[in-house]
Amino acid sequence: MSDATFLDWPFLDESHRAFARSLEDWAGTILPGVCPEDEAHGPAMDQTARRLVTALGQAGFLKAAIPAAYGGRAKDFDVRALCLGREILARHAGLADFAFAMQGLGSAAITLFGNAEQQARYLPKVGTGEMIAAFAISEADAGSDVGAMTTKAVLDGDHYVIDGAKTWISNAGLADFYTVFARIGDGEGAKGLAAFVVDARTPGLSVSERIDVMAPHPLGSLRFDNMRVPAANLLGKPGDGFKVAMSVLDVFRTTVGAAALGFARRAMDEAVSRSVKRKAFGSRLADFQLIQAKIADMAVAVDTSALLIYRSAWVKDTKGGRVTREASMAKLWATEQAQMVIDQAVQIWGGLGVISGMAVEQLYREIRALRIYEGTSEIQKLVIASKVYEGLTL
Ligand code: COS
Repeated sequence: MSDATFLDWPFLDESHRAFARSLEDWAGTILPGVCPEDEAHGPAMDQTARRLVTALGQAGFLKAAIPAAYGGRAKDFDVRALCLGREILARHAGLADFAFAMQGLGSAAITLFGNAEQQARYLPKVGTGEMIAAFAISEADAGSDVGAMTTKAVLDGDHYVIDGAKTWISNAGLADFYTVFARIGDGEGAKGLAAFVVDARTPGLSVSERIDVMAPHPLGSLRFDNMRVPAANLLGKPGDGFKVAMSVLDVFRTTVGAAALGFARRAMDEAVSRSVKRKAFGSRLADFQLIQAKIADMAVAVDTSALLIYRSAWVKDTKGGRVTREASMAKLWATEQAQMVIDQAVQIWGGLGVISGMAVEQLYREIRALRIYEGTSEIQKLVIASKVYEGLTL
């Protein structure tokens, strides 16, 4: 059983402890039936992801992803609940974390920038799991450099006509709607972007490919061919797109750190349990100081990650405003440290650790993308450094 003493930290309140206890209970009892090991990848994966969204919605956990006005837990986001959700689910099953996280990420721009009509149309069903959400920002030549995107939206009467392509889109083909970012007007780089909510059945929208990755998730590319989207689907003002994207990432980067923390905790549990069972040279692995040193490094990595994550979530929840620096620190540290923790867990498992399907082998594949998506580790360092220099006269 993972260390849960962090639940007593002052960053969390009683409602978070209750949320964590009830999700932990659900993950231990209901989740294995909703997401059986052999159906979390391969041909059954999409159906499993759908089932997960429905089950998480019915159990009430997706309320963490929507605002209080539509049944959620806080005015816009309860970031601490989102982090607890991702951490706990990631520890049990990567696909469950994915299903939970995407409901928040895919609908966040509506929560933060949508008008009452847009919010009422989508958010209640995101919270019950009746609608699946997706976030479509990345392009083949615009990942870290968001401002380089070339998908275009041109106003034509009371519609925008959108042409272009997106890639690395989680829930491509599964989603009921996408938050789509496109270039409008004459603005250069980050200045000329806009965000739209686009129904998945909009003519001109197609899923052009599925992308197979080392830790499989529903992922693909989208094409927009002469896709007509009502101007009423604009989220925020024309030209606000970059701000919309960064505001969403300001919330969700911390939660990526939380997912990494969940993977790291699981790896550590696996490593500790192996170290007390496996004998070598007449002793348990746990009796060797070189193993103890690894376990100590893992424990410090896990706790420091948790401190940065719940610090960032607490600041966002209690002070509001931008937490760009805190979120980038939490994501950078937790994802990089989780990679180290999982690598050491594989080392402790030895030959068994690299056998396909072993828990630590799956975690080894699962963690890698988190150091890339929602801002690479290199981007997080740029962001953190820019915050350190901010306001200084140089
Ligand atoms: N909330 C609101 N507004 C924000 C913001 C936030 N969190 N972060 C930036 N902005 C605004 C800034 O205030 C600025 O507005 P003004 O021009 O009106 O002052 C504007 O956005 C540009 O900000 P900044 O100058 O900091 O942006 P940069 O172009 O320097 O940003 C990086 C560059 C690399 C930091 C940014 O493009 C980035 O984060 N890239 C990674 C993108 C990513 O995560 N991709 C993965 C997609 S999700 S899988």
